[in-house]
Amino acid sequence: MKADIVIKSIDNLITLKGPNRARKGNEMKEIGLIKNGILATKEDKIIYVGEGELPPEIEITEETIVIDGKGKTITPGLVDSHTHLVHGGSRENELAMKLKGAKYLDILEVGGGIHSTMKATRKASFDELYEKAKKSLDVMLSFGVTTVEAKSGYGIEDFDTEIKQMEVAKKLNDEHHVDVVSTFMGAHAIPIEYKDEPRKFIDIIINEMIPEVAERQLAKFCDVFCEKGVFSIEESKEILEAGIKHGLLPKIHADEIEPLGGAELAAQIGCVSADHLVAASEKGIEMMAEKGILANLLPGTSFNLQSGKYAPARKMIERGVAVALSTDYNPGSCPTENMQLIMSFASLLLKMTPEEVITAVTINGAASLKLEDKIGSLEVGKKADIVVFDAPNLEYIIYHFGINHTDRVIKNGKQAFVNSRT
Ligand code: IZC
Ligand code: ZN
Repeated sequence: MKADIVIKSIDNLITLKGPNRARKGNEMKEIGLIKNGILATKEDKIIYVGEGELPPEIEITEETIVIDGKGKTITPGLVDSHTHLVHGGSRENELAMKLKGAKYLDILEVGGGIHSTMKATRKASFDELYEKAKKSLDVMLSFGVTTVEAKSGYGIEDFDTEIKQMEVAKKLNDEHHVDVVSTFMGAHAIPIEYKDEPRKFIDIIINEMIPEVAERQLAKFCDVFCEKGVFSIEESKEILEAGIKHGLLPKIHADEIEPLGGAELAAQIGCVSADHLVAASEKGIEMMAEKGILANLLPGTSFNLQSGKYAPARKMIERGVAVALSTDYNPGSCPTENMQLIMSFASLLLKMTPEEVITAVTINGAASLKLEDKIGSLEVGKKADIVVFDAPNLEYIIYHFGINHTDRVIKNGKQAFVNSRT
């Protein structure tokens, strides 16, 4: 068989070899490291992963791209499994308020926050949203990200804007190197005109929006902002169950700021992931471990909200929960596309080890998007989504923080990004 790309003499080949499912607890330490590794791809798939030389049945021809892995660290493409990628505007105007002590939920309550992004997203044309999100995807790719989840939720009661966001995500998935997985999040805020009668809005989500999103196949997942002053536990449960009924897999923004019992709800209804979990209860974590619910942690958001509170990642891993990590890229609570910075935050602020961190952003991120059989590890038959880091080892990528260590990114077997600096 003729190889399209061969990466040889790899100092650290991190394969994440293992079962095609989220790795939990102690399993998160097993990263399948190969020294002096070699890897070959053909079309969009990996055809060989091993040590030393290629076996005779795999040929290097004149057309094969051969990359020297000396001094490099190679990992599966990173998966950013929680973002609000498609949106209009930005909220840097909130910085001054935040520096004076205004809190995220206070700003939301007075019609700022999500409401202000909603206005900007409504105003933006399809092409403007597409161009802005494409620019962000380019940045994400440059940091080693090959698969991204994108939530709607800035149309809210304006269903046309919700649809516009999901159609932008779909077009990006079709046209950009990076794969984009779409989530419907109409339940992102209570619209101002429904403030006194939220029930009416919840009925619209359940009876009108969810069936249409499912029918038009605009999303794979359904998500809810379950938070004090936003959607209650009971309302979140009803919305997610309506999604399940129509084939949308449940995800939840759970216990981000107030301990409402979102982790417990995620366990009860079997969410694919519960995200944030900064204020998750002991019982909620136990229930997630018991039911095998994935925790998707977003330390960039805790950092940016300046609450001083971080998700109890160590406790979760010790209890046997599988942890994924994402940027939460959005214009309000985490305005960054830099997944490598999130990896450093996870280590420095959540006390996760480098091995746990790389597991969280590869195979566990893949599991958080129900793509664990296709991506998330470097194994024969999986997609050729590969990052070459200009770093002598994994620790270095995390330790030397805030810069881009990517040398090149291979997506679907094609060189999608080459860093001219390295
Ligand atoms: O725009 O504030 N947390 N939703 C829930 C967000 C953050 C995004 C935003
Ligand atoms: Zn979010």
